This record gives sequence, C-alpha cells and structure tokens, in this order.
Amino acid sequence: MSQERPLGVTAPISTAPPTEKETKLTEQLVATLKEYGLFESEQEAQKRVVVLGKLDKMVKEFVYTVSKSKNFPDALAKEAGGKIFTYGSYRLGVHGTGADIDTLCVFPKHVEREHFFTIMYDMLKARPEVTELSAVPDAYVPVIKMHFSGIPIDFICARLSIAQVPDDLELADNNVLKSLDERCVRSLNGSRVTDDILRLVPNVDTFRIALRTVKLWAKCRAIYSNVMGFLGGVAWAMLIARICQLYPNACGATIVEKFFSIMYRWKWPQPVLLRNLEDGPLQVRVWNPKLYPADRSHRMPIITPAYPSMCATHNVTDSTRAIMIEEFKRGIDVVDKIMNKTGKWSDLFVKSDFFHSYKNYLQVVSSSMSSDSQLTWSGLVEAKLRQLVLKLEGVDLIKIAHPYIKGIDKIHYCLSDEEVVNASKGIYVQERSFTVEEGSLETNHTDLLKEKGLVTDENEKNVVRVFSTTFYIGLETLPKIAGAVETRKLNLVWPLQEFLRLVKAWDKYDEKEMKISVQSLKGSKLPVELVGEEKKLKRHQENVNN
Ligand code: 3AT
Ligand code: MN
Ligand code: MN
Repeated sequence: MSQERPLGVTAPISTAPPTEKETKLTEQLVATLKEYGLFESEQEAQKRVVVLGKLDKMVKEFVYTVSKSKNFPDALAKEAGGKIFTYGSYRLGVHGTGADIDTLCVFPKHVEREHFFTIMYDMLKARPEVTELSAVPDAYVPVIKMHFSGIPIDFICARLSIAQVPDDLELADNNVLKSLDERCVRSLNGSRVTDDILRLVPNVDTFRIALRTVKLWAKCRAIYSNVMGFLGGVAWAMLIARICQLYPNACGATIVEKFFSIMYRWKWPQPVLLRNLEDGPLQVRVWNPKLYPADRSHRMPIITPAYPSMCATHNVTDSTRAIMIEEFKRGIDVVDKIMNKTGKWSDLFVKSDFFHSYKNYLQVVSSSMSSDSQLTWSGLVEAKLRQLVLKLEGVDLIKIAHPYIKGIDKIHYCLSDEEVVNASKGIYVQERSFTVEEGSLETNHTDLLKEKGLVTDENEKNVVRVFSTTFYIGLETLPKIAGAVETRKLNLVWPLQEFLRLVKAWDKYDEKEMKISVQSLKGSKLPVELVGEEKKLKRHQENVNN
C-alpha cells in the first residue's frame, strides 16, 4: 500500500497493484487523451508559471502600497506580505490548453477588500500584459477577470484576520476562517477544497489521468454543468478522488473502470464523502441531512471535504440523476469492450446525440436588443432553467425532462419589425442569423453580410440586431399502457406560466429590452444546425418522398 493509514471514510476495497494488462490499458488511455489535445505544451506550462510569478509579485506590491498609505514604516509594510494560491482545474493539474488559472489573492487585515477592486485593479490596468480586464465586485464570489499575457485569469481575494501574510502561510487550518467576512470565507473555499482533494487521494498522478478522462467523457456526453443540474468540475473531481481512495494502488484505467461500475450501483442519496465531516469555528451550517430538511432533498449528494462542508450537487434533479446513471451504464459497456479488446478508449468520448434522442423538446428563447443586456438576461434564464425542469418533472406524463448543458448564442440581423419579433420567438432568417461561440456576442457580421449582398448600403441603416440564447429541454413521456387507446395529452401550461413568471420577477428585468419565449417542438422541427447534416439529408429525402 502506498499509505500507512487508508484515506477515506471506509477501508479500501482492494489494495492490489496494477496488472501488466491494466498498465498497458492506462498507457493507451493516456495516448488517447493526448490525441484529444488535452495536455498543454511545456512552453505553455512555463508561461503559466511566469504569469503566476508576476501576479504574486504584484500582490506583494499591492499590500506594500496599501500599508504605506496607512503610514506603516517601510520594514513593516514589506513584512505585511501577501500571497497567491490557485484552485480550479489548474491547481488540480487537469487543465486543458487555454484553460483559465483560478487564482486567489490573500492579504492581511489592514488591507480592505475594496482596495483589491480599486488599487489592485488599477495596478493591473496599468500593465501592458493585461487585456480584457473587468471587475465583478458584487458577485457571490467577487472576482476580477482578465487575460494576463493571453492567459485567462479569474482573480478573487480574501482578507485574513492576521497582521502579516508570510510566504509559507497555509490555508488548511480551519482557524484561518475565524472572524472573516462571508465573501472571504467563500473565496477561500475553492482553494481549501482543491487542496484537500489533493491531500485525500493516495496517488495524485493516477487521480489526474482518471479525472482528465472523466471530465472529457462528461463534456462529450453533455453531463458536465453544475448550473443545469449535472456535475461541475469539483464534483467530478470528488467522485474520482473517492474511487482512488477505494483502490489506492490501482492505475488510471482501473480507476476509470471502477468509477463507472461503482457510480452506477451507488445507493443515492447516500452521500459521497472523502472524509468524516468536521465542525469548526464559524456560525455556518455544515451539510447534515439529519438536521436540515433542505439537505435531505439532495438527490446525489457529493460533499466537499473542507470545513464548512457543503453539497456540491445541490442542483441535481431526478431527471439529471437518471441521465447520469444511464451514462455510467454506457461507460461500463464501453470499458467492458475496451477490456476485451473489441473497443477503444475514444469510444468513451463519442458525442451525445441529445438532439436526436427525443420526440419532443421545449425551446426556451431568451433575447435582447443589446449584447450587454443579453449577457445578464441569458445568465438569469439559464440559472432558472432548473426550476422549469423541476416543474416539468412534476407533470404526470413526463418521465424525464432533460436540459441541454448549454445555451446556443445567436445574432440576428433583422430588416423589419416582423423579423425582430420572430427572432425573439426562435423564428429567423437563416442567412442573416449567425451562431456564435459562447462569449462572442460582440462579433459584428455586417461587413460579411454586405459582401454577400444580403445587406446593402441602402438598407444597412434599417438593420436591427437581436441577440438570442436558446436553451433546449428534451421530454420523455411515460410509455403508454399496452393496448390502451392514446387519450393522454401533455399539458405544460402551468409549468411554463410559472417559469415565465419566475424569470420576469427578476429585479433587473426590463420588459422592453428583454424577451422570453417558450415553445414545444417536435424533434423533426429542430433547427438544422443542431441536428446536423445527416439528419438534414434525411429530412430532405422525406420531403421528396412525401
Ligand atoms: P476549467 O478548466 O477552468 O474549465 P475549472 O474546474 O477550473 O475548469 P472554473 O474555472 O469555472 O472551472 O471554476 C473553478 C472553481 O471556481 C470551481 C468552483 O469552486 C468555483 N466556481 C466557479 N464558478 C462558480 C460560481 N458561479 N459560483 C461559485 N463558485 C464558482
Ligand atoms: Mn478554471
Ligand atoms: Mn474560472
């Protein structure tokens, strides 16, 4: 065994070392992950280290500047320190090329949080390496977002209740949380959780291979999204960490295999824990279904290891859980075939066929007249979509309400009032509507349209741009009783009304600027770009035949 004392809340299932076959399979797995371009080059990795070095230096300058402004003598101002930590995929060592670095800035008590969003912000603004700088100081976890030498950075901060932040400071001790602002506790949490996960796995290299595999798999299978009621990066990491604890000496391929079989059979709502939960110095709740009814409602609880422990999967619904369990089953089948040499690792990463899987879909179109308001409006609609899923699950005939993990962003160039109204309902002129990548709502296609003659110098001034983000929910109804005449009719009036009421109750909702529209669609009526070329051809043939 690689450890004296086993890690985790139970003894391991097996401490067997890998067989030759398993080692070989792991090598093949790593080779496959490389083919998917998951690993960055040595050069890129080095660049990240340089950027983090610069940020750490800036944080120390920042603390020094604030200390001096408070009349600290020079020596004390220098000793006030300041330090950065990382969390997220970079800290776990499973980030892909182009991923952000989630970075936490920690400073002593005489530096205020506001200083971070003013003085630190200005220091960053003055740097030539920094682009796309924006601050969101009133977010749940306040953050400065930027690119530093081209690398995206999420920069958050925490003010500790100590006079100095030395370079060897660690955040593991629960007492660092004492008498802190809630926002600081939340900001520290990400880093404390990732550090704990790494401490609680017996072999970090194996953990990373398995986690990279499962993250890629979950993205391809469209079940990677915390907001939509699936799991996010931290929850997937905790599941893999638990499997690693149960098989402390196994290699990557074996961990992936055990992950699917154990997760498929897991007796939810029994929680996944990496350690026994501890109490601590704060007035905050630690996850406890015996005490709190809200915690009993968690359908697939996966609990963060760092105090104050929380459920990372609060958003999971009956449908999303059922969908994930189905995917675990598929994982078992694929890995079986890999084991007996009739399949390959890349079979795990076959794209989900969400847009071919259901007869009926709901199409939720959120739209605005400006890209700025669309960003916040679509975010709000996305965050509330889960409430719609929950209400749909309550409808008698519905077995599964399956939300697609991301919204589809489009920009429509409309030439009449009618086109504007239509665009907000998901009806658009194909040649003057563009699907854009997430976060690219700023793109302007007018020149392109003029080149193609679809917009002219004369009518250019009449062009009205509509920005839309469309979400999809696949609906599976209960099978009808054999032999019975189909008299059932799906009635979605109530859930849809409730959903519309809920999103419009938002305090920043602007009736003139923002639109929302929901309609039922047969699978055959989905936009062609979602169902792909193959389906388009088939549909064309059907039309010819009819
Ligand atoms: P990527 O490789 O960056 O895609 P990641 O796991 O690093 O994967 P993020 O950078 O989005 O993902 O998030 C890093 C951590 O930040 C995960 C979570 O602890 C925290 N976090 C992210 N988004 C939110 C949010 N909206 N609210 C609270 N915490 C968040
Ligand atoms: Mn990240
Ligand atoms: Mn991030």
